[in-house]
Amino acid sequence: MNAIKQTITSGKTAVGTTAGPNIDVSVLAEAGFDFILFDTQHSPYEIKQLAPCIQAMRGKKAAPLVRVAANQADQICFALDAGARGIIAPMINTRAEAEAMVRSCRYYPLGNRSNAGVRGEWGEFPKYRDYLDTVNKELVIVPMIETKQALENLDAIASVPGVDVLLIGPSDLSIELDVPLDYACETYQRALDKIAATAAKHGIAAGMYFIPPGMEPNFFVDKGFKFFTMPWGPWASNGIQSALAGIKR
Ligand code: 3PY
Ligand code: MG
Repeated sequence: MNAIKQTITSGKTAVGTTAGPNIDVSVLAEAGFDFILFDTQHSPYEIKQLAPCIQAMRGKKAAPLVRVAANQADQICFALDAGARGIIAPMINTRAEAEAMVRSCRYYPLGNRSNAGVRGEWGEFPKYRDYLDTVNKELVIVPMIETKQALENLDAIASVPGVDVLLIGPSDLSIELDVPLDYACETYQRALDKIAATAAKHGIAAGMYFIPPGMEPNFFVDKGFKFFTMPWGPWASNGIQSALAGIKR
């Protein structure tokens, strides 16, 4: 029903990439990524501009996930109405904030998402209640862990029903820990280990928004991180260059 949810809950590693309305995502969505992450926090576009991109991903392998700019019901509603299969919210620091996020993502009785008719491709349902229950169950809900306060409240956040991934904001977390962008240092690595262990304890996934520059994705996979993005640009260039190199010219 939602392949990205199955990938996460079955303990497989989900690898995505980031994109925006300025590129044709239909090719990327079939390239092998599990998800495409549309970031509306640190980007020049708004959620409502994403509808054509998300529509262009219909029936393709990668799931559209949206990072909202803040943990607000209206932002989450815009993203879900556009057809997002999962929501990422920045700076979730307490259990109450995680609960509010989950409530905004889900329909009654598990939440208070406002209804706008069937949105996204969730299939055909004989009863409307079945559609509501399916979305409540299948949507991917991803709070971001990027502050000291979130680290202190990690167990409480991870135990909120509906939370699927504890997603590290790598740079914000390093700044909060007073080791700005020093991703290899011990203080930072200890925090990562704590997050991976807490996610495992609660039967959910740990993720990194991005793999820090110069570091190996499998280093993080071995540490227990099962959800992250990789930049598609260098890989696309490599593929094009190697294809062109085979042509006599
Ligand atoms: C961070 O590095 O803090 C992020 O949120 C990634 O954009
Ligand atoms: Mg951040």
